[in-house]
Amino acid sequence: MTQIRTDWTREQIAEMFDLPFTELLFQAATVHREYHPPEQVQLCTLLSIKTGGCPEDCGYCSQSVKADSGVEATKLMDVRAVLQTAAQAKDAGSQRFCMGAAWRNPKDRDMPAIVEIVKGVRAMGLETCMTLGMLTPKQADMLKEAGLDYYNHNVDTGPEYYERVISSRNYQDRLDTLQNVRDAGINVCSGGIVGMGETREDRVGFVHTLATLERHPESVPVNALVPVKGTVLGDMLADTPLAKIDDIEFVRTVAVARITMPMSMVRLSAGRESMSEATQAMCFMAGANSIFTGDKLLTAPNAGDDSDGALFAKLGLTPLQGEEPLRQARTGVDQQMEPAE
Ligand code: SAM
Ligand code: DTB
Ligand code: SF4
Repeated sequence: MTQIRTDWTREQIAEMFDLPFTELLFQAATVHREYHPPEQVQLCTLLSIKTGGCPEDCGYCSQSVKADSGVEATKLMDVRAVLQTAAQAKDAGSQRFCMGAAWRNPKDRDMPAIVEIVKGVRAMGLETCMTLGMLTPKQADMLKEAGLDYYNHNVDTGPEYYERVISSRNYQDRLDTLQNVRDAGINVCSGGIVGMGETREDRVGFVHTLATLERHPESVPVNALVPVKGTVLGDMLADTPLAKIDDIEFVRTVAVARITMPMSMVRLSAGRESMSEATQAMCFMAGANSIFTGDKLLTAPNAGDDSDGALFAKLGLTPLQGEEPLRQARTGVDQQMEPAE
């Protein structure tokens, strides 16, 4: 059994990225099989419960007030409307319901409605995940008490490239929120975006940050940048098409995430709608085992249920049943120890 390690060096991760592609894929697929049923992929549904008007300046995001993307700002959705959408997601076979809000951080006055939403979605038998921006330790505790299963907060990229993408909060702010989530006992979902014009070295730094956290995130979303017109990065990519991430390099990033964080769910997140079936298949081969279903992410289009159904049938994939290995391990054994066979 491959040991779970949190002492990876940047050099080791860089060497992994440099492997011949077929060797890298083979190693990732081997690690994947040790910890996960390779034919099963987790289905998650995403809902934007508060869209647009965000004061942060994330250069990729259509919901920043700094972007001229045409996304209209809304208020926090009504609790009942959220629960109705969650019920539809459950009927469609989703295991987890992820809710996002375009906030720098939740305000204390928002917390009662958020708590009610978590309780309601959980009562339906769905796993709950929220991404609401930065959290204080107290807010994290409130979410834990409400029964929140996961909190998503991405480091987004490596520490060096980060300041080229976002200036309104720094890398350490992100790590502090992740720590608050961890300390509250909520499962951590943290990943980032590939294809923002970063270098290979930045991608090494990105994986290195996550793989050397005291505990690996239970879930690691790897997004491919969805270039949105009117955002800094969307416009930059439109002007310099050569900056678009190469499919093989994207798959390499997925594979290195899988090898360094064997027990985590590696989530093939945004960007699937412009990915070929073959690239997505390679990502599953490289250890991705979770996707967002449905026609829409938060504001951007998603591959959609019809095309996903066809892809799953073609590849012989089935929706994941049961609990994730890292969560199972957490309930009994410490992550640093080898899991029971
Ligand atoms: N406001 C909260 C925050 O930033 O933590 C939650 C929502 S935010 C949209 C969640 C994540 O979605 C971001 O951290 C980023 O990694 C990803 N994301 C946003 N826009 C994207 C895009 N255009 N392409 C790919 N990923 C994107
Ligand atoms: C994550 O890493 N990817 C999801 C989820 N966490 C919240 C969001 C992707 C957003 C894609 C762009 C949009 O829909 O606006
Ligand atoms: Fe706001 Fe989140 Fe978008 Fe950044 S990624 S602008 S914090 S909604």
